[in-house]
Amino acid sequence: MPHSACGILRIRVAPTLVMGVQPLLSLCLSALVPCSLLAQGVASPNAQPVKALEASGLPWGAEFVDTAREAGLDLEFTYGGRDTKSYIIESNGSGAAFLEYDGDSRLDVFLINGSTLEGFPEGDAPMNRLFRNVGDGKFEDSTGSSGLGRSGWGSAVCAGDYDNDGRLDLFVAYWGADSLYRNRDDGSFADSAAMAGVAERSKQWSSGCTFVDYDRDGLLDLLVTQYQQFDPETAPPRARRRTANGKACPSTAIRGGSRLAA
Ligand SMILES: [Ca+2]
Ligand SMILES: [Ca+2]
Ligand SMILES: [Ca+2]
Repeated sequence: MPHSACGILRIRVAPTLVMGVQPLLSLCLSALVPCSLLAQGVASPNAQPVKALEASGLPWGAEFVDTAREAGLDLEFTYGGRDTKSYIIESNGSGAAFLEYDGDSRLDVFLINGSTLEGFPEGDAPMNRLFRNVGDGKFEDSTGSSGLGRSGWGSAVCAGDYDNDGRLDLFVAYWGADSLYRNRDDGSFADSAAMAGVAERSKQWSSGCTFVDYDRDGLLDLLVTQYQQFDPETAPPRARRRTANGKACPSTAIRGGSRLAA
């Protein structure tokens, strides 16, 4: 059951800003792995603070254009009921990562998907998807051969080279067992969560994650944040507003994931 389409934004930069922005873009594109790691807060020993630049006073002349469809990023996300959401698990999602996983120096895209409490027939469940960057602003779906096509209630994803083999690996946080995908260096990944000791129990809801070398020993550590232990067998089916005397208002449900409506 599709709910919302993904989007990718192309940045148009005004000519007056190109001189300042282009060196930074070139730096990131020429060192994709370090930039992606820094974006996740990986510590850099002996790094010196950089003084902030003076404000130019020029207007911000950038414009963002949604190019998802023409780029080939056509995943639609599913998180619970389409019109009415009764449980908090249905109001969350989703995760996305830009990473360079196949060594061609082009940033690829990995998107996390969810599910419904009713579930899906065999083979019809929404899945996480990997899109390989083929150049010229285009992506192709490479999920089938990647080993990343898992279904379930995904909440977040983070990328880092936890085994120091030079290839970015992935961790996916779930309501349910988490996944740690080791990059095999042949375009595919192997779920090594159980072997690595980071698979959570089935009722745990992991909602966020990041790789960080917090003790600076050269090995990426993993921080996973957990939202709550959610169990539809025991959770109240509807969020209820309370009156001033503490009584619950009748016929109250969470609609559209964020709004209380009578
Ligand atoms: Ca690539
Ligand atoms: Ca690796
Ligand atoms: Ca470490």
